[in-house]
Amino acid sequence: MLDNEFLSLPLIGHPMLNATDIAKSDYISILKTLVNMFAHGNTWSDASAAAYAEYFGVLEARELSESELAINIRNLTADRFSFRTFRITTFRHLLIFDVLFLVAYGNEQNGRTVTDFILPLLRKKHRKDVLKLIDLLYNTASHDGKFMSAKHLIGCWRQNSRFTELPLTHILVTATMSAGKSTLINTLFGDDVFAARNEVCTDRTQTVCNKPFRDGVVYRDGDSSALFSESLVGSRLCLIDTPGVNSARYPAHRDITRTTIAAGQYDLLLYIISATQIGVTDDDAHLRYVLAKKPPNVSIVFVLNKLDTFNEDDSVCGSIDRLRDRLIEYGIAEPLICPVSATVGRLAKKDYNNVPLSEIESVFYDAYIEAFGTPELDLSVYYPHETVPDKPPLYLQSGLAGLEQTILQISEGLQR
Ligand SMILES: Nc1nc2c(ncn2[C@@H]2O[C@H](COP(=O)(O)OP(=O)(O)OP(=O)(O)O)[C@@H](O)[C@H]2O)c(=O)[nH]1
Ligand SMILES: [Mg+2]
Repeated sequence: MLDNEFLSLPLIGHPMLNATDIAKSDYISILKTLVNMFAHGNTWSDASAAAYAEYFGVLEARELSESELAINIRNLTADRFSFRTFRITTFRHLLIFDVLFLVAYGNEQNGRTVTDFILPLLRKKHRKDVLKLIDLLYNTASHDGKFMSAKHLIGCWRQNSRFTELPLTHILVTATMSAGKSTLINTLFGDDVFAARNEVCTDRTQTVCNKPFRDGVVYRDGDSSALFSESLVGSRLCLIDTPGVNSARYPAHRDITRTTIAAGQYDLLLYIISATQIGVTDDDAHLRYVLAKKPPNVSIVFVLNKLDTFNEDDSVCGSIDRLRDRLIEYGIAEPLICPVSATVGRLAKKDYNNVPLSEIESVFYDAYIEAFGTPELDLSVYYPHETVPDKPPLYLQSGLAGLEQTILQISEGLQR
């Protein structure tokens, strides 16, 4: 996987958003043409140029001929007088920045190649500036105030660099089928990245990684995706979703998951157990496999999911105790058990993020507020209080806030 997949695009607050439609269209055409010339076949560059086009509302960007490209670059990089702001403005720095970002992020050599192409198209008096901008981006030369118009973009480049320097933590998510693996991952990301249904659903290993800051773009390349998750900020994480292991109809799913577990390419393992299935023996064989094949230094977080299905006759506390006793029998001295309801956490997070709930979701949401507000179902009590961040009650009571914090703390510990 390319490091670029982890980059956030500097779209929100991009200064070109204030430009005229014609300027935006020319701008996107230039980006698209240069991406094709200098990053040909690079899926990330292509997808990112398309995301720029969409964000700027440019529906049909053309690839330009060589002469059109030269004319457009000359036009857009000229100084111009803006009647709106009564000052001289230029798109020069923005354009050079975006070209470098899309075709040569993290690769100074490519950056120099593309600038060698652009420089002769600029007026002579502007060429020095461009070389300074390159130095600023690749060699973190200090900002000399010349690039005020691109200040926001330069800040985004830096934020991306700091993020991609963080160590990457891979988290494998495994369980028997329909335990809620995909739902939980979607909930952690606050987006429906993976399909989740009450039938055999995930049929291959898929990954989703977090990006450094919000850009509104979900990047997808085959079975890997990347998007911003507010909850995972501060750590660089990849979650690996795997198929359920006990489908009689699809025995190959078990092999796919087992191969991934045995390959050991992960730093932490989330083992999900459905509260509706505690005591069902399907988990025994899988747990035994996990314990035998996972790398010895990889710890396991046991996620007891679907606790919203409990009624007065069930006891969350009793179930956790029973699960703990059972895990101890497997030789796990101090199992870390995180009780949660991914379904409730998902709605709590949607509401927290101001994503409108559907009519039926709103009905459930109100019922969950009441149910999880009772001491019997309040899952926040199973997490250390002082470490859980300030979140709305249902976000805490669903166990989601505690689980997110647990994952972040463990991954931070691993990075040290
Ligand atoms: N009630 C309840 N249902 C849940 C919860 N989490 C997941 N589900 C439901 O359980 C079903 C299976 O969820 P998935 O996320 O697809 O489960 P999975 O483990 O990824 O399933 P496979 O990929 O097929 O192994 C879906 O209908 C989910 O809506 C939960 O916390 N509570
Ligand atoms: Mg799944």
